[in-house]
Amino acid sequence: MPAATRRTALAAGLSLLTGVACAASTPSLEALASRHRLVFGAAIEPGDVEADPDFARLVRSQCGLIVAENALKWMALRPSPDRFDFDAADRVAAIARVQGARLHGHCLVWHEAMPDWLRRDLRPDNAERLLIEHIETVVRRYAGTAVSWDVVNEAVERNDGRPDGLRVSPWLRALGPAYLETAFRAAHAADPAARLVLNDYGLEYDDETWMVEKRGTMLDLLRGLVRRRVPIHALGVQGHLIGHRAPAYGRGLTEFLRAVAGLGLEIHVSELDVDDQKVAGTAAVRDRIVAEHYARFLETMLHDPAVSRVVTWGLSDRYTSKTFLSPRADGAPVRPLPFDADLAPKPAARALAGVIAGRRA
Ligand code: 9MR
Repeated sequence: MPAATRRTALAAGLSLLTGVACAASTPSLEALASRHRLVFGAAIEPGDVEADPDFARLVRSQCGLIVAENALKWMALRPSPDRFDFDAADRVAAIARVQGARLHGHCLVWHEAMPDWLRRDLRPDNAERLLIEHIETVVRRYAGTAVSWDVVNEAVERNDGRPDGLRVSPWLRALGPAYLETAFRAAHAADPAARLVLNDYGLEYDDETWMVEKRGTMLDLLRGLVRRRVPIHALGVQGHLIGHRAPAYGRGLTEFLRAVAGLGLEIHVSELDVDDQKVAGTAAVRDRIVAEHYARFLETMLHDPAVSRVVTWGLSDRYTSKTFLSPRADGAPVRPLPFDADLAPKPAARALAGVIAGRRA
């Protein structure tokens, strides 16, 4: 974005969100996003929304899309091989319906959040049946509510040493690389209207060699899937940004996005937050640095017309998994999200609004 446009955009963001302390009256990121060819959403846990009416109001006012942070993972859904427990997932779906938001399903295949029995029992002779049965059951149940699914999450891990760069996950061990295609085809058969996503991290930074290499591996993987006419519609770029690094979201990222779009795929920013675990300074100083990452990353991402969605991984610092996944050594609460623990907009919310407002409508 040219500097002048950027200044105007940031000014727009400021006027949208400055000094608004009350969550309910905070102008809506979703309303703004929808005027700029975007959907805005956040990942939530149902218990947080149900137990906290102020937070529920904030989610309702800001989000056009809700993602189940954990409720649709195998760990939550599959207490045993022959049982599904839809309690938490149904509650997230109900929240989305009541709030008039779309639901995005996260995630049908992942090497983490697998129940112990699945890790133990997954074998070449039962894996395909288990995978297809799970995907059919879950995707059918939420058809009409879930507009999209992360079908496979985090499939690339070059350190695992395979020539194709695929992660040697329990699913790959049991089924070989075909598990990806099997999963996408099963999801498509279960709900032909759902948009199907391959979601991953470590694609964001131009100055990190393994990420630059991972972009190449990801492109090869996507090209192969598209060539084989696998029903895949989007790449999710997670966007777990690192506050103590330089915001190196530059030309390499731009070119990667263009190449993905060239395959006919949409791109989602799917899990945006900024880790301030190792950022020094007062809360105000950290908030400025965190906001700068939101702005710089989204300027590059939203410049590409194929980017159709921005989802933050949580919405308020009151509820963020960074609290336990990435705590600070000084014991101060982490501040990775657009709204603070009092649900007031932070500089990051203004940065988000500013960059969205600066996007061509
Ligand atoms: O935020 C999620 C956390 O509550 C869970 O304990 C964890 C394991 O299931 O997963 C976290 O979400 C992850 C997401 O599912 C995939 N990308 C990385 C996210 C963590 O930052």
